[in-house]
Amino acid sequence: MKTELLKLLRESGEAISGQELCRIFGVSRTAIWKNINQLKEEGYEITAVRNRGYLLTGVPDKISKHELESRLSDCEFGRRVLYFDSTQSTNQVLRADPELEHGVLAVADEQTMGRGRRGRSWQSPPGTGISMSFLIRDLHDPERCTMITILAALAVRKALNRVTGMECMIKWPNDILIHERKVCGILTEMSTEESYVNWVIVGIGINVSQTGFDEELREKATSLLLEGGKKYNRADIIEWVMRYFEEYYGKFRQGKDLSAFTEEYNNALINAGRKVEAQSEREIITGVGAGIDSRGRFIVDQGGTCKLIASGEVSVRGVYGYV
Ligand code: BT5
Repeated sequence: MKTELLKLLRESGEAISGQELCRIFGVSRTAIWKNINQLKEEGYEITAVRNRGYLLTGVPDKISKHELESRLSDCEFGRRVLYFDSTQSTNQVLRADPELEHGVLAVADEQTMGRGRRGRSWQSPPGTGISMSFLIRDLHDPERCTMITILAALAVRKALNRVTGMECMIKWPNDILIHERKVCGILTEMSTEESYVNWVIVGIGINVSQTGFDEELREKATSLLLEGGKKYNRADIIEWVMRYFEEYYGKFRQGKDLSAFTEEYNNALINAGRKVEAQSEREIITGVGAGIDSRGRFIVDQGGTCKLIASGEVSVRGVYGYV
């Protein structure tokens, strides 16, 4: 009921009388009052407006199950949320339970063993960032699954722009940058049997209100607070990442590849038109970045001939200290 009550107060945008709430939920005034008080204890500002009722005037920057579910109840992704104050890794939470359904979203305030790609780690201290992972169960072609990181990057970029007004760039394949520093990383994992994909997990880590980073990251990481000079609400960001992902994914389902997205992606790509050094499985390829193709592969122009990189690392001249 708390989730529904919150949803109602948020969506109405104006005061709702206790009597009306009793009618809607079919409970007593005391029950309404108790729920309102619980929300207040969690940091929601709810004002009792004389003769008019309850008005939601402030939302805490606390991410909770009912805060997120009350925002995403009409969505395919995030309709059900698993929330943790602290967990090892939200990707791991989803991996650990084979029964979980398509669309479920795991969110943590803190990760104690946040993971990056290839065994690297991802720092997610409490109260400052977003650690979120969601499960896709309706995509079975391995080649299409590798394209999901591209869609997730577009969704994060659009969500950050909507909530903060800032323009982010994408560094292929999985970094989102502001002023050439990493504000978000994406880790897409899948489980395959033969050539059939059982599930895909998309993990997204966003630095929201860190005021600084340790030695290792100081030069290459940033947060929304450091860039925008203010605190942004994490639930807002999560909501819009999920909504935009759903939009991109819906469009992706209708096509066969990424053709509909390459232009938008390439316009936001920091690797494009700059000298790059790409490390693929077997070799190191240098050249000028020329965007992605319709399968999400990164194109390196070597002065007339083009090489395609399907996965791996790409250093971009001038970014993260690469000269
Ligand atoms: C990534 O890997 O960027 C993927 C990060 C994915 C994190 C999310 S959080 C939710 C979900 N649960 C998880 O356990 N993971 C996902 P990669 O491209 O390999 O980059 C890792 C590198 O980024 C590290 O080696 C550090 O250099 C740097 N790094 C670590 N923490 C960072 C942070 N908070 N901000 C910016 N850079 C960071």
